[in-house]
Amino acid sequence: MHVTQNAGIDTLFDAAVVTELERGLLERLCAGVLGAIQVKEFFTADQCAQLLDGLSVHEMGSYDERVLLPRMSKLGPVAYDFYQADELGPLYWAEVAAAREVRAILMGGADPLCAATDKLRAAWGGDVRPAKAQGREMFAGIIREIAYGARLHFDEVNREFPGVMDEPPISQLAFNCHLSMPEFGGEAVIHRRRWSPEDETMREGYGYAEAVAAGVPAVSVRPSVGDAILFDPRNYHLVRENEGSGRRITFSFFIGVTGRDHLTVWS
Ligand SMILES: O=C(O)CCC(=O)C(=O)O
Ligand SMILES: [Fe+2]
Repeated sequence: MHVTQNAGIDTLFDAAVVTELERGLLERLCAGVLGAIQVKEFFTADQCAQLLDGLSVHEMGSYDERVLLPRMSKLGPVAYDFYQADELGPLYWAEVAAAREVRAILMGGADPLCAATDKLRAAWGGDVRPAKAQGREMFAGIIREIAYGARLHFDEVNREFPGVMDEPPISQLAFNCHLSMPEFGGEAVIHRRRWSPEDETMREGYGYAEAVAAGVPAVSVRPSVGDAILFDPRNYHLVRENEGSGRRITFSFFIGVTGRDHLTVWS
């Protein structure tokens, strides 16, 4: 693996490209000594095609467009849409129930979340459970289309929605499995830099000016269809614009590492 040197100390922020996920890789990601994991063919081409077929019969909702531009489409509720509220309200739980029914058969009659968490469980060597809020299981496993890239931003549930989870994760990872990719572009770029209060002066809509992460080590990953990308979303990250034909559609959720043996998942 290529390692960048900086004044004699490894910057330790590369991408590991693997065919199988392992606990050690997840630990290195959480520890901040790895920038991203690319798991080749996490879902088979068949599984991706089945999911896209399943999607074609369901209309994709979208994030609140007043907040989130450029436009993104998605299937399934995300906690992000409720960050302004004190808690996940009745609307969220109603959406959870509906989306769970859709997700349960979305992949040729099977549940893509089960397929993904089975693999995660095997890699971790411990249980993988839905995260809970108010004693209830949160939704995990949205389908998301990013058509025009995503601004530089970070995701950190403990900071953005304090107290929402019954068991606050001690580390947060993002999981995105790519069901469809554009011909060119659509890379995810992850910077080795976390949010800091002074960054608020550089806010731009839902994200931040790219200058916030200028000059820090970064990894850029361009997955093929079927590949899963995992990274620590508390690090600033962005998605480059699509180029050429083809859509950028992912199956996505967050992973929480708890102080116990199990991982939690939510979207
Ligand atoms: O689609 C991607 O590559 C990353 C999307 C993102 O911002 C996230 O998963 O937190
Ligand atoms: Fe993100």
